Amino acid sequence: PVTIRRSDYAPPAFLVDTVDLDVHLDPAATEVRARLALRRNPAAAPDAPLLLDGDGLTLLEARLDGAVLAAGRLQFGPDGSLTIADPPAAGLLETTVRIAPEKNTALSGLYTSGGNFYTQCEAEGFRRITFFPDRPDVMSRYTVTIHADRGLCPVMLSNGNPDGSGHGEGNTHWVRWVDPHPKPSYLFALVAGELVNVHDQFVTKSGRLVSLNIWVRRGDEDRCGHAMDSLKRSMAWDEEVFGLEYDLDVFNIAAVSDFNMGAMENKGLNVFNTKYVLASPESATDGDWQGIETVIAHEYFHNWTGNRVTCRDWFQLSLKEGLTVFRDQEFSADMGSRAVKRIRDVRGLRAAQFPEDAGPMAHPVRPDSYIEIDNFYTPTVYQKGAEVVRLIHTRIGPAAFRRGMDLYIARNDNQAVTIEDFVSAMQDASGVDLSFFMGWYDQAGTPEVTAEGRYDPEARRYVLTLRQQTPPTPGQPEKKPLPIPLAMGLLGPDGAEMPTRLAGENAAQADTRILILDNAEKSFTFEEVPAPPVPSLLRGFSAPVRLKGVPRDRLRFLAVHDTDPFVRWESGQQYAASVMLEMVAAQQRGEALGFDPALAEAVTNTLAASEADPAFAAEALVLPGEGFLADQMEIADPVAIHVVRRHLRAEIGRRCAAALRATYDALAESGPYRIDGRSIGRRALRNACLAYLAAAGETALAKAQFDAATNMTDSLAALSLLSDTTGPEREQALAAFHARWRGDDLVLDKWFSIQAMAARDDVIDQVRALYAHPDFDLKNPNRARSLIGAFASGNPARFHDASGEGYRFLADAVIALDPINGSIAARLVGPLGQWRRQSAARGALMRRELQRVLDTPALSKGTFEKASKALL
Ligand code: HT7
Ligand code: ZN
Repeated sequence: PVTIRRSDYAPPAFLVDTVDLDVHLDPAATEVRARLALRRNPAAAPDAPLLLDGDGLTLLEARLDGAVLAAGRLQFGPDGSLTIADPPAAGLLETTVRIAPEKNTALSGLYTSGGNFYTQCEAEGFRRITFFPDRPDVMSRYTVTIHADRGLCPVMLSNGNPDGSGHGEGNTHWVRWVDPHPKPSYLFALVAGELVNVHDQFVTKSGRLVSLNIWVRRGDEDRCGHAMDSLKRSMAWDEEVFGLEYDLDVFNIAAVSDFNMGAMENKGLNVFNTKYVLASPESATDGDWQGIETVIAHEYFHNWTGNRVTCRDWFQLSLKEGLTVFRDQEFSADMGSRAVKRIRDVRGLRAAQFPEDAGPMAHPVRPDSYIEIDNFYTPTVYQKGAEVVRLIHTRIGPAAFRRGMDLYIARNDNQAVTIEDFVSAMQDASGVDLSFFMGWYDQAGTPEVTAEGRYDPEARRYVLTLRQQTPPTPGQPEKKPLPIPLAMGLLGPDGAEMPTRLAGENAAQADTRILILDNAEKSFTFEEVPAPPVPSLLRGFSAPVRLKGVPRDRLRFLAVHDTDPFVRWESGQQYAASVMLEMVAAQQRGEALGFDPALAEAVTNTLAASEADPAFAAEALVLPGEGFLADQMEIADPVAIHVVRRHLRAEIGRRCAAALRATYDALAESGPYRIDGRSIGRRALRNACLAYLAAAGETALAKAQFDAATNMTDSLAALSLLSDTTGPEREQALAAFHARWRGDDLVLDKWFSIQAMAARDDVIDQVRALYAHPDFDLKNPNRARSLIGAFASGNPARFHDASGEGYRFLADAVIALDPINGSIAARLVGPLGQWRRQSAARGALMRRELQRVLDTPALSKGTFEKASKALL
């Protein structure tokens, strides 16, 4: 497979001003006629060839300016592309191709799902529909006419605004869509079939009436309310916060149950995984509810950050993804609790991105090379990319950031641009030199920051010395220091916030300030400090770094006193992590585990203060996860970590039983089920209490909750606790759940996941049995992830079973899935790549399975890239 390098970028040889598509839909043989108004790009080499990407297309006819192109002028590449010899400087190229959507199991290009037609073109799916320069820097105006049998496809949608419809031959009909905005091919979409719509409308601030429609299968209409509500709130928020208004007369969303990712921001026709559209209290958890709000907002916000201003090439992916994640994070923070949102985002970053940055696939936010671009839709590009945007926001402040966004859009509207264009708009709008910040885009790895303070009582002076270093990553052995904005404050011995004045400043600052650590080491001198302070660092997680070496006594102090909720939560977590890692070492030595009473004290205190903010209390109660702990160890020991965490949960459950039970009972819901921030927080807290009580043996309480639950959050929380047990309640509950929900794919996914993540010894056998279950379907990405992904990523202790059976199962599944859907197979193989962080024995077993994957004939290039890089 070929490696594509960022440094090789060359402008496209030809531009396409307009695209006229006629699509005759048929599951087995769809015909696509494309008319492309092409012209040579003045910015490209004058003799560059006219190369059209193609993948799996059967060419029926090609004409140039009306004349059939002779076979001698058509050269097909081994990858399916088409080169036209002796191209004119400008002309109309017409091609007709045939494709088979019903055979398309990769779900890229045009495919069928449940008899309907859907497309997915990002990143390189358009070339599976027609011959085209399928790269984001070719932007064109599209007119799309869809033809199909009326019975098969009563509804036919594409991008832009509707522009007529009519009868065709026989029982066929046609619908035309015109998108007035130029767009890259990856934003093309077509959806057709038997669908019904939930309709609403939105009036933009300048008075445009927008018709909003969510298209689903009949029967799902009553589960679209939350998605629609989230859409309207997103539209209003983007106007209010960024002044960005919607720019078409219709905004369509189509939900599909076979989809490779969460959703897709196609211009005017978003396509969504049903998981991020459909919700009812009985069938969706609070987490699902929040996920829908986030993903709806994310895709909607892409309309400006991604669609109107797009990426020049795929190396710039974070230009749209990092910025849009930042925007959806801010939206969700404004819709609910900012502090809790930040905690959850940081938890997610550490769970997925930190390990990626320390593993074989570590890459900069702007990668230097790839084999398969689908492999770079990663936590680094998305979540770390959002953190880098946040760094800029923190550095220049919200007002300058807003001016920067205005400038970025004004300068780059309807263009395909680079990350430099974004940073330079921020720089020009703020007057702050941001050139040094580009290092965050180009250097992989997570910086480690340490702090050392010295207090001089005589001079009433406190000197804080900060240091940074970044461990090497593949291909980047040497690391430069990065500019790290460190939000901080100083607390007095009584826990009160001290005003801070740096040497050279005239006045003290009352609250959080930002220090910029822009060297390997830098000292900051604070004057007039009346007593030895306790530094509170990295408030709000102001940079994606690991802050190391904070002593335990300080963590305990900060967990109680800090004014910054993030640091309060973080200090509690770091304290618990440090205790747990010590226990892991004891477990490895075969010693008794013991118990630190400070942990029980912290739980009791958190419960006592939980009424003020139940959601925050729930976050504070949850012990650091197994993955987070493994990530802190040079060589992880997943089984020992699991034993320690289970032991601690049981100990806390026993020691704090009274307080946990009192809170659990006090939070029992009376009255109608409500989905608002406070109700969600109360349920989260109540279920956190139940988890401790169940760990201490209160299985009956979990079963009682399961039996009485009227919403999915409580039902699933109880079921997941029961699934860890061995008694008859477990089998009864799992059977009852299956019987009730077997007709609902999204809920059945949860049933698979819960069993795959269970802590039982025999889980590998169960996972193999579930793989053979009649409801398991490897072709459906949600179902594949719900079993294979949940087991390999969500059950570290069993996945890393010393027998190597967990690894063998994953490799078997990847090998079976790869010819069906290489993109999902490549994603699932990831956990095997973490072998360097495991013991030599486990590492050898993991490598053996990676090699087995790599030895598979005709492996997809995505799976090849992941497995081969993991073995390097
Ligand atoms: N921009 C979208 C990316 C996406 C995607 C990428 C590769 C293969 C399938 C895909 N489906 C959607 C999603 C987003 O970030 O908004
Ligand atoms: Zn996105």
